[in-house]
Amino acid sequence: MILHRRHLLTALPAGLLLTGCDALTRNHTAKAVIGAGEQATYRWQRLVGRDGLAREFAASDISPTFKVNGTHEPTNPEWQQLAAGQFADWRLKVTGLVHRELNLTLPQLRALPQRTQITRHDCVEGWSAIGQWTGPQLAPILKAAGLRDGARYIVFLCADDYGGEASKGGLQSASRYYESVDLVDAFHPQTILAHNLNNQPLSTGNGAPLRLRVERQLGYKQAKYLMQIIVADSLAPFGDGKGGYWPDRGYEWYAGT
Ligand SMILES: Nc1nc2c(c(=O)[nH]1)N[C@H]1C(S)=C(S)[C@@H](COP(=O)(O)O)O[C@H]1N2
Ligand SMILES: [Mo]
Repeated sequence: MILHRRHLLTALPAGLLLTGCDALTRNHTAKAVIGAGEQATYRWQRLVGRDGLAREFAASDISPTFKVNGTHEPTNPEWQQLAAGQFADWRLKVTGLVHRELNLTLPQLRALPQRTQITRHDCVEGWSAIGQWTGPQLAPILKAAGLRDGARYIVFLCADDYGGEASKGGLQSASRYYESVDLVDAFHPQTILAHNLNNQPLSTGNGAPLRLRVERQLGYKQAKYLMQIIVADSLAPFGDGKGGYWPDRGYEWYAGT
């Protein structure tokens, strides 16, 4: 935990990591990690170590192709422009019930300690694929942001309008893809923000430049085209309030495999 936090603090320029903080930063950080969100800390201590791991596979099990499903390419101009610039201007925002908002570049995410895992993705439509995913764990990023009291859910806002029409309503409009997890899954060791599939940067179809991998759950939880992470006390403000694009349309929010 501490090792991760140190790495994170080293990897991220102070100005980005500690938005708006001053000389009290050090205290502030320690407090956030150890005690500030009492509830969050309590949850973390209660939950760590209790969760089982999703099965991991061998390199020889990797599927020759990883099918693209749902959105193949976001059509909205913002994402199109970011893609045209090789995502140099893309930022992952971390906001909501945090002590410090983060604004992370891809090089910063790649500079964090990385986890690589070969897992099986199961889509409710009846297909599966085994792929090798690489990226930083979500947990140290959330710890760097510092969860505030009341934090219960981590919400992931995506760049794509599932309908395939250019989105005019922004990240929280009704037809934008989004997903969410509770803190158990958010802090699970296999929950990573993947920028790499099978040793290649994520393709457009598979969710460039960054996607969620939450390996104990079904395919639709694996949000592609990540733009923003919001720490929230309720799912009500997002979409139709059921915690995800497909949950809003009748799928289970907790999609355990
Ligand atoms: N942003 C976004 N994330 C998404 C989807 C999508 O359409 N948009 N589809 C979901 C579904 S149903 C599945 S099975 C997987 C598909 O991921 P893949 O295209 O890499 O196979 O992404 C999930 N995450
Ligand atoms: Mo799916």
